[in-house]
Amino acid sequence: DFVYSAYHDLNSIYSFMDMLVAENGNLVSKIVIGKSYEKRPLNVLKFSTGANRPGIWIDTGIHSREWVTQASGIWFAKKIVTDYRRDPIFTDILNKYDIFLEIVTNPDGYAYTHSSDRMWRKTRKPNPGSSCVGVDPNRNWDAGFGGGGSSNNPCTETYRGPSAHSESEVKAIVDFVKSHGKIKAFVSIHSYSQMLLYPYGYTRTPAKDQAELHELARKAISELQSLYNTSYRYGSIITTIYQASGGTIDWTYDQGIKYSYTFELRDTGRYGFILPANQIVPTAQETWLALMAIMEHTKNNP
Ligand code: 0X9
Ligand code: ZN
Repeated sequence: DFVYSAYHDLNSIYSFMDMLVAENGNLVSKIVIGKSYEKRPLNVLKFSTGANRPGIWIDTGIHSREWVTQASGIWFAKKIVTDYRRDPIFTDILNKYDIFLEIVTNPDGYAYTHSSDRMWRKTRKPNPGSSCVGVDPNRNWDAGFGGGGSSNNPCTETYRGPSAHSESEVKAIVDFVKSHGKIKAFVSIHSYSQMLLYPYGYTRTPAKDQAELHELARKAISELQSLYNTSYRYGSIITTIYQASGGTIDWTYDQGIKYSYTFELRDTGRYGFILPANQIVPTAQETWLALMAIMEHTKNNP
């Protein structure tokens, strides 16, 4: 049986996905939206109970060292198949929306955090003319690309890459979102800092839906806090954490996906990226409450 309270390597996570599909074939399927630089499949779990539904997207692990996020993604997948037909509120959501979950959004980086460098963040694509490897996949999107809070130096952790969507891991999501055409909520999950953030990161201009996004963030973090009293800050990226240009949810928001959020999961720095495994399940459980608030609001405001 799969152990949710432990960290797993890439092959073990890929096996988990295949097992989940094998055991719940009427509810979940695996789609491959592209390949990583090192040719690994970019797997997305699709949870669906009917045809032609609008979609809710969740990704974890775009920064490979943020291990509690991939581990939480695994727990969310199991939670979805467990709660469908058991929890009436969740059942209503999944009867109206498909959920797309990319657990290992940066597989090359994740493999590298196991084989060589636990603190690897970026992709693993070489940079011509530099001995430094990789691009920050959360600076590579076509939303204020090249602006403040991103770097043109391949040797930094926030290297934006040679051009927007240069990373196949990013381009695969861009193509998926555009071709799907009706993604209504997009949640990109990072760690750490305990924050729930909405656009923008590249500009101080408030998002046109700022008031609604702020109120929903407040509701979501209050649900989250109700479980283990974990406290979160919330607000726009630029006013709450720092300026970051070329980020995921700024692009999705500018594509018209109103409910675009980024989480920074536990903790606030005691363990940071190396969160002890005994915090995986509580982190996933409390985060799920916030995700439920976002999904339910999305459903009620079509
Ligand atoms: O710097 C980042 O990419 C994020 N923090 S992290 O420690 N997980 O690396 C925050 C960026 C805010 N999110 C977006 N701009 N989408
Ligand atoms: Zn991150």
